Amino acid sequence: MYRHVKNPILTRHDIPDVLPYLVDATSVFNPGAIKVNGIYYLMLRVQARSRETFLMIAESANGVDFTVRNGIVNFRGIEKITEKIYHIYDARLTILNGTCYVMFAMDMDDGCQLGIGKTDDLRQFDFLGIASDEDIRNGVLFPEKVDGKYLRMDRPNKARHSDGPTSGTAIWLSASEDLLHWDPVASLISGRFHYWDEFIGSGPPPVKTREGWLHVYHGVAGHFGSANIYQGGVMLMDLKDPSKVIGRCRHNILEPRELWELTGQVPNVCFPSGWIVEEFDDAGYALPESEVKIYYGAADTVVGLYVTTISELLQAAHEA
Ligand code: BMA
Repeated sequence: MYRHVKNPILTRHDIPDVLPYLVDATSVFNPGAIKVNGIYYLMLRVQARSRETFLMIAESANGVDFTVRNGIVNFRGIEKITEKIYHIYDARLTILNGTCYVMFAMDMDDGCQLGIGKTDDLRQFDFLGIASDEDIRNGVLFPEKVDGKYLRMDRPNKARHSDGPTSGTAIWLSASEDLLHWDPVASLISGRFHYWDEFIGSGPPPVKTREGWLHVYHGVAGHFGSANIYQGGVMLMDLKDPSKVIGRCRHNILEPRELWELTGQVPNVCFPSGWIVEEFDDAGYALPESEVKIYYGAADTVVGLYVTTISELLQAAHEA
């Protein structure tokens, strides 16, 4: 596992102005990721000096050098929501039945909700609806139905960092027939108080391996006075019954160490939100030797790239 030499791979200098929303952007972080026909796409969270956040698309032929498109993502139909939406952010991208679905956080007056949208060409985006009815964040769709149902992992906001935003100490599995109405199935993992992952939330969507559903999540250590340290880790779920957790790392796999992770808008943050697994077998299982590119927000300021393999991640998931 290593940090790519070109890190940070995206900074505010890569963001074009989009008048009147974005002039001389403040920061870019927490991207969702997919790869379609050999092209890598990131859906970036870009923050303006107004402190509004916008979603923007970046593309790349090699997964390292990205060009940010001039324009912000607008979900067609979102204007029908009558309640005020302050920000949409932290998009997670999942390809399911050939369509790219986007789950994102929506800051509204009654807390954070999960929105869902879709796109067939990464140019036009349709809003499907609000897919939650409680304060909740970090929703990620599974890339296929299991037992005839859509599945997602999500993180109800039932706790709060000291002086900080609402957060949570459990990642849940939820199921749905229509992608909009979700029922909790089981609590998957809980925060480990006093250790690296006290508060937790899902990262990129789970990926199928022969050993189980592999998933990267973030953990927050909140026991260092006013500092909240955001790190990445892995867990593994049973293939047939993902409500059964069969592995979880003991150590984090990624923690703030570089200056651009340690300092910035929000110091000490590595927030994995997108990944590209390069190689799958014919039945759709990720190959153990496959390279994995993990994209993460660093210090809520820039985008980092961490490179590893499926087998290294599986090894970490089995260490607890
Ligand atoms: C979380 C979310 C993330 C953010 C992180 C660190 O609660 O708001 O979007 O990157 O805090 O500030």
